[in-house]
Amino acid sequence: MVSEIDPASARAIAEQFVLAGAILEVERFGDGLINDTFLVTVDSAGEQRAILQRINQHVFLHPGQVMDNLEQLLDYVEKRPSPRQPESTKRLAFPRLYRTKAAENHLIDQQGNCWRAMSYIEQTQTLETIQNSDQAYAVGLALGQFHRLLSDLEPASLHDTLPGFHIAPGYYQQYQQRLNERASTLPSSAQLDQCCSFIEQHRSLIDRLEDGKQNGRLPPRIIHGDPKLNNFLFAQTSDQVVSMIDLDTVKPGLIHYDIGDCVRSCSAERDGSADAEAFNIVTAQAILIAYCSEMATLLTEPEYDALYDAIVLLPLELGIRFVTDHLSGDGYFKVTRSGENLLRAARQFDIVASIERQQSAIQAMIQQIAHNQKNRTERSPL
Ligand code: GN1
Ligand code: MG
Repeated sequence: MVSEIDPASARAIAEQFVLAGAILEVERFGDGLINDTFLVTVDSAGEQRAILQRINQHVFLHPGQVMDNLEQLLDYVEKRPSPRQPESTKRLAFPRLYRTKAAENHLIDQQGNCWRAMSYIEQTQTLETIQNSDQAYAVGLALGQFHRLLSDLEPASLHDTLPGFHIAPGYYQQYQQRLNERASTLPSSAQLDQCCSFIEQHRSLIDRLEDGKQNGRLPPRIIHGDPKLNNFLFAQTSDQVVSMIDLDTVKPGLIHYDIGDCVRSCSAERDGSADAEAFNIVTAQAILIAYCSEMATLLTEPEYDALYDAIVLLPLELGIRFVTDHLSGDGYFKVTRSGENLLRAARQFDIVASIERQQSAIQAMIQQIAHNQKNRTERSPL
């Protein structure tokens, strides 16, 4: 596990970047489970706030590659002309990287930690839950636009900053290994047993997307990697999405990892009553309609066909990752107390179960979206 860092030490780091003005305040920011994030306020008439981050090197073993990818991505979107088709969303905004006083895009501190600073995208807010279908629609448009913007960038030109990320069979294998190693030493727990039997009951889902990748039906594309709800920046005054942040996992992959993860996090019902579904199909529908309208000319038949698999697999995968981390001593996802990763896993499995109860309605909804989209694209080829 990485050591905690206090705002005073972060301030000393922030001083080594060329920001827009003198530093006034440095405070902790956000609730990411991997990196350490601070908000820096500076004395400036222009860019008054910046984001300072320490990259978690237990997770990202080559932070220099993360920064290479980020520079390449930001350069690419800056130079690329505005997309031609559906100008339904305003063009997504991206942060700007600040250089260090030595003109580098990152700083290595005395302990060997890697830090970077980026502009803060003002007049935005993050949401913890989706409150209406307009917001869900805006999320789908933004993710579609993100994929479309990067669709001409050769996937192999980016480093694989996190090998194995979203490869479900790999996560399952690690889970089994940890379980075997820890079986004799871990105290038995009803919750762990429940999680383990849930995983075993769903064994047949695990290979679905990777099989599609291996047999060439699902093409590699550039993906965001972590498009959960609070990585979408909404305008403060409307339900529009202005930007997608947390770009460390932008790399080659299947768009299904993103779609599944995005739908998982946005459609989860947090405070539903005991008999309400944990997965909100209306939210999922708005996201998918918007996403498919943005990506219409690029999506292939097999990509449409694999959408349901993505929706059910991604929460299952995240649950397996949480259980594995619990079995490994909570070294990957930050926890405030032991057992938290198991609770997180149980929550993801509730979402999987809710998706399965609604399977035929979700599949019919996907078919309808694919059908409408294909008709529309045939009528007005772009
Ligand atoms: C991690 O740190 P954060 O919260 O942005 C994780 C995601 C998970 C998410 C679950 C690199 O992202 O894959 O979906 O936690 N990121 C990485 O909250 O593993
Ligand atoms: Mg993240």
